[in-house]
Amino acid sequence: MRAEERTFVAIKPDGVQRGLIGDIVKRFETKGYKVTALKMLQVTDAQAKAHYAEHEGKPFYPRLIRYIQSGPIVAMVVEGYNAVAGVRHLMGSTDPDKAEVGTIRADYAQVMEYNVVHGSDSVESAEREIAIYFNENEIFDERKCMSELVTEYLDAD
Ligand code: IDP
Ligand code: MG
Repeated sequence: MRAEERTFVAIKPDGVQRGLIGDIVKRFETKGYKVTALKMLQVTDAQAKAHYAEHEGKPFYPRLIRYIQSGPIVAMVVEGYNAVAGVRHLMGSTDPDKAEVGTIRADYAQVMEYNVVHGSDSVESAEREIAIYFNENEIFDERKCMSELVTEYLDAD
């Protein structure tokens, strides 16, 4: 049974530097997912280590840490039905060369090292990664605001 989920998405420094923020956010919005948190930030040493703890010791780990801190990222919480797997489907395979055409990585990146986006790989990873980058009071339920305004408007004389 698929469920409403939230996942952590980051536009990595190459995506930000190349001016792809709008295009990438649009992919998630047009799919129908809700962006419930969004901010640009410089990843700290502690955040980089926590985020990529599972890769520590691998040959590419030092480059991965340098890459994620090489410029600002745009961090997001994205919500929707089956959003964890769905976001990764939209992003495509880790290696842009193997990603299906039409996915973000196939369309915007060339090599595995610099693959433009991050998306959590499970609901558990999503909650862990969201907590690295966001306080709960930075995550919003925007569905409420318009419905309350519309109700108020309709109720007004
Ligand atoms: P994912 O981002 O698709 O979940 P992971 O295996 O979790 O892929 O790897 C995290 C990131 O580390 C990748 O997005 C990529 O930037 C980098 N990376 C992964 N594997 C390699 C590799 O074999 N060589 C170089 N960089 C890699
Ligand atoms: Mg991963």
